[in-house]
Parts: sequence; structure tokens; C-alpha cells
Amino acid sequence: MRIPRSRTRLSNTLAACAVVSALAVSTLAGAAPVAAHSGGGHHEHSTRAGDGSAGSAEAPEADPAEVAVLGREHAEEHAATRQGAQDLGTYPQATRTARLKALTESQEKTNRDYKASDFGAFKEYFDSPDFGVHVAQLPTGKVLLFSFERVETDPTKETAPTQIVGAANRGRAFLWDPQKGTGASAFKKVTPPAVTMPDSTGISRPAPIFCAGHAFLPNGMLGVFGGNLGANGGSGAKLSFVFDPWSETWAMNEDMSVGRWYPSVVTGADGRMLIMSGQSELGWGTPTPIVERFPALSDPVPYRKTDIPRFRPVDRFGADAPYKLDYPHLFSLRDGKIYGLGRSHDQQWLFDPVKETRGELAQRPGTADRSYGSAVPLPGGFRGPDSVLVLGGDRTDPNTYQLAAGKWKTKEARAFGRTQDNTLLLPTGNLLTVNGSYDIRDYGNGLYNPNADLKYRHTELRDENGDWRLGPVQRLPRGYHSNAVVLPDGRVMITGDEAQQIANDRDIKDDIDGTIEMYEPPYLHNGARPALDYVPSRPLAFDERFTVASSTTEDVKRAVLLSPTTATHSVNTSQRHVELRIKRQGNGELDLQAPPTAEAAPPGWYMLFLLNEEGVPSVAKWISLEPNGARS
Ligand SMILES: [Cu+2]
Repeated sequence: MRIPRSRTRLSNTLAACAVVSALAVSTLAGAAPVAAHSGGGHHEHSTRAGDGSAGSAEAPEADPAEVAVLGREHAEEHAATRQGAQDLGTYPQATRTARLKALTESQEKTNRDYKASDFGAFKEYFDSPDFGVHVAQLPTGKVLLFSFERVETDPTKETAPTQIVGAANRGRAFLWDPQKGTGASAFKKVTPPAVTMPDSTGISRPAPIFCAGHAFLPNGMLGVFGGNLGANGGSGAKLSFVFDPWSETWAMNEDMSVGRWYPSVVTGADGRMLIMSGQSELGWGTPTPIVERFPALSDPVPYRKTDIPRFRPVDRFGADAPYKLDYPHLFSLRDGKIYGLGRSHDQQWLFDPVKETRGELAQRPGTADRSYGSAVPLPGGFRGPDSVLVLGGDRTDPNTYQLAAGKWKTKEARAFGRTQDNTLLLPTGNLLTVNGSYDIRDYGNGLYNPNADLKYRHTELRDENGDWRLGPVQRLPRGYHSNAVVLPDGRVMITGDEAQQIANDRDIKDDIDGTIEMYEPPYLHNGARPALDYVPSRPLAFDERFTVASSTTEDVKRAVLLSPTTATHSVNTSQRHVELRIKRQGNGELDLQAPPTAEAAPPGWYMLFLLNEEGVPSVAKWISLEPNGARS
């Protein structure tokens, strides 16, 4: 069983580390097999064959002197921290520095051809203490980043502790506060609670919540489910956590009934989350069909900042979801149903969260299994989305596919197919694709070769007619484990892909091994922004008419809600764009009508943007929707 440990004690433990950092380096007994951390696409069955017997690489061996002084647990932490350093010779700093220089120069050269007012522009590129394998735009304006501690600094090898049982198989988490800029002081460590995993080691370590699934609760907290148990090609942890953005702490909940590695989670109109898929605790190739729900029906839905779920259970949903491939795309659309779009074409399902049933949807065109790639609920006006666009996940297929009214339609193609991409809804309702690669851990020059096909660095924009055009390039090629979110100021934060971040690290010897780059969409280069000066801080009820203040009232043409999003592995179930009806405007005020129902917009926190004629958005302000508004 897992044992909670306070953050205070963990901080003290880490602070003590400097004292003995010069002690001898220990060795890592064995490395993960090359394909250990893959998990998608039509290649996975062949590349993953045999992984089940690969066994577990052991945690780095603790130094006996350290064990005597610090205790085994702390000594194991040191061993895990040190082991990266020994690999420097196989991928020297000079290589990293030269690579980053070349990418920086080619980005600058390429982007000269893209006018910012038409295509947007890349701005800051800065260090991050985390890889950003998982991201969440929190309703405080801060961004949560979490992943794992690297176990390898040579990016031509597996750098994640997927195959490791014990202390080195650990999670980490940080907050980035964009208000504080881009330096080290803008980041805050929010380490996941320490747990003792049900493995043979009994060693406590920050919960290994990487490759988990997540979604937001109505009170703005992030539910995180699953993670990595270690070994067997990727086996699922039963972990269940909530990250509370208001107090910036984690709360542990009761274990799920089954381990989940690569699950998906979606929040429904009832404010509860459904948790589906994920490789079970038995290892890769054993995706669970069990669907669980959080909070359980016996518990209340948390609407307020003070409602922190703690030691609460999941319950089992009435229908199963036997996905062959993990990380399905899940969306709650305007009919209140959960659309479960599997990565195989023949596993497209419709879940009724009230009746707890599963029905069939039409099979997606094309028979190839899709690797990780995007899916986005398309804007559907003030009643919320009623269709989904599936794109990406197949490098041979540039087409996009829309599921609407039960039928699939082939829509406008992008310039080329790509996998591991992230496609975001912008405040305008247009789409932006960033990131992407040839395949999992294959950048186009072979498995674990970080030399990428640079075309995947291109952003791509979809306009209101559905047409796509290539845009400027990001600095790093970012594929597997890449991420992006839209910030309340309308900029896009891009991060993720630990292999590329390690391959292009400015200084591999420091602990700062991630990077973030910022993209400014064209709307930030098209003149003055409308003002949004005030929104009600009380929770709003559905269909409620409410007043906001704007010193540029006469310029405002649209008011939209955009969900803050949380994403990993190209899965982003929280994206939503809902138009608000403007009922009155003038004298520095606008009267807006909240979405009509929870089916249109599930209860929770939203970014409210005002847009002018040219589609230039204000800086967003945060509002929350609750079934009974401030009366509840
Ligand atoms: Cu992963």
C-alpha cells in the first residue's frame, strides 16, 4: 500500500542533497529496451513484441556510505539523480550545443518568409525545469507541467524510467507562472506526493504519474489517474490524485481498481469524470476494458475551491470500453453523450453517462490504426460542439475527418500527415496545429535518432472555411510527449518531447532539462485588442444573463468561452469553444448570456474572451459555471 508523505519532509530531503552530491556514482543495472516506451500506431504490435519478457531494469544502486548517513530511501534518490551524468560521453554537450544552434538559425531563416499578421510568430524560447510530458492550463493562470526524472541523458536511448522498478521510477511536477516571466523564479516545484508502489522494492518516491490521464473537475482541480508501475513494457499504476490549483498542492485519493498506463479521462455534463483504457498493472498489451468514474456517484461533485476530494474512491461505470489501443479521444458533446473515438477505425463508441451504456458509432474512414494524433471538438455556436474533427496520427494520411450527426466526412487535408501533433482551438474558433513527427521515438531518420525531418516543425493554421495553410516553424522538432496550451493572454505555450529537449539541452549538467517556446497567433499582430475590464467573480448559472465591463464596448463583435485545457500524448479531451450571445452592449458594459445547459458547456472554469471585428481577442478573464450559479 502507498504511504503518503508530507511535502515538507520531501522538501527537507531534497535540500539536504547538496551536502553529499560529490559521492561516488553508482551504476544502472541494465537499460530499457529500445521500444519500451512506444505504445501507438500500427507498428506497435511488431515493435513491442517480446516486451513483456524484457523484465525490469533495477533502480540505480545506492552508495553504502550514503545509505549509512542518509538512509536507503534518500540514498536511492541520490543514485537516481546522479546516474544521468555518467552518460555524458556518449552524447557530448558540444553535440547538443551545435544542434540547438543549427535549429535556432534555421528557424530564424525559415520564419523570415512568414508575416506575423498572417501567420503569427514565434517569440520566447526559454528553459523549463520539466519536460512537460503532461500540461494543464490552470484557472489561476499558471500552467502545471509534470513528467518523470530522466534516467538517461543520451537521447538515442530510452530516457524515461518506463522499465524501471523502484526509486528511479518517479514523477515530478512544476508550476510555471507566466506573470513572472520566463526565468527560474517563474517556476515552482510542486512535487507529487510520495508513495510506496506495490512493487518488489517497497521504496517510497514521488508518485510516478507520468503517462497518466487527466481532466478538470468543476472546481478547477485537475484529476490525474494512472501512471507507471515500472517494467513489462509499460504497466499501469492505480494512482488517483487531484491537483488543487488554489492551494497548489496535491491530494491523494483511493486507488482505482485497475492499473492504467495511457488512459484517457473526460469530464461530462454532470461534472464527473469517466476514466477509460490504459494498460493494466500486468503490463503492455493488457489494456483494461473497465470504465471508472470520479467522483463516485455516492460523492458530491466538487464545485467550490474548498471542496478538495481526498481519499475518495472511484466507482465502476455500468458499461465497459474494450479499446484495443490506449489513449482514445473522449469528448462530451452538446447531446450530453461521451464520444469515445478509438485509435482503431472500428472502435468508435457512444457512451450514455446517465444510462451507463455503450453504443456503436460509424466506423472512421480508413482502416489503419492511428498513432497518437489530434482530435478537436469543432465550435458549434452557443449550444456547444456537436462534431469532432480527427486529424493526425497517420503520417501517410494528410486528410482530416469530421464526425457529425453520426456520419464521417473527409474534410480539407493538411499539407502532410503527421503523428504526435497537437491541434488547439483558438479563441477565434480557428485551429492551430503544432508539434508532430514521423512516428513514436522516430523523427524520420530511424528509431531513437534525434535528427528530425524538419518539416514537422511547421505550424499549420485552419481558417473559418476549414482550409489549412502552413505557418512558421517552432525551434525544436517536438514529437512523442509534446504538448501545447492556449494561455489566457491568447499566446500558445509549446513544450514537451523529452528526447528532443535532452538532445538540444543548453547545459545537460544542470537540472533544467526542459524548454518552452511561445507562439503568438496572427490575431496578436492585427492591431489593438478589445478590453475586458471586469467579469463577475461569483459562479454563473446556465442560461444566466450577466454583465461584463469593457472600455471598448463598441468594438466588441463576439464573446466566447474557451476551456482551459490539459493534454498529453496528443489527447486533449477538455478543449471546448462556446459562443456567448451578446444581449446588450453600450456604456462600457455588455450583457452576455451564459451557455444554456451543462451539456453545452460542462460545469467548470472557462476563459472569457471578447473579440473585435478582425478577430482580435481581449486578454481573457476567468468565469465559472455551476448548475445553480451563486445560489448553490
Ligand atoms: Cu508516454
